[in-house]
Amino acid sequence: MSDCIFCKIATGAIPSNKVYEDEDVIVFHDLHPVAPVHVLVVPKTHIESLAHAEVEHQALLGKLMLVGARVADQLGLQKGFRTVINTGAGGGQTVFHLHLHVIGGPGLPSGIL
Ligand code: DGP
Repeated sequence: MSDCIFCKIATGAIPSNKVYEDEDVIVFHDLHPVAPVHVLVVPKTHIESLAHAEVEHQALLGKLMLVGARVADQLGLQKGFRTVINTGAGGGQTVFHLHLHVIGGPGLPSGIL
């Protein structure tokens, strides 16, 4: 999608602090981190939100989780981490290209959010 910021990051048109990339996904540090480690796992294909994902995206959705866990380990989060997908404006989503937040590190509050 031509006006999507995460599509532009995925193609390299906009720079990012990238920590991992393969043919399907890119992982980069969030511009506004809420924890010592806060990265976004982003599919290269444009899917507006989790609510827009189709059965054909099933493997890709699983890959987001696995890549998120591997990157969390790579970034030193052996004690644990949190994964979040905000969906739709009512779910707190602000960038309408599906992404998985991986957050962790000292000071992460307990709880579901
Ligand atoms: P969400 O609210 O779930 O849609 O999360 C969007 C996140 O994307 C938010 O934490 C800030 C981050 N973000 C927005 N624009 C950029 C950008 O241009 N670069 C990076 N690295 N992160 C961005």
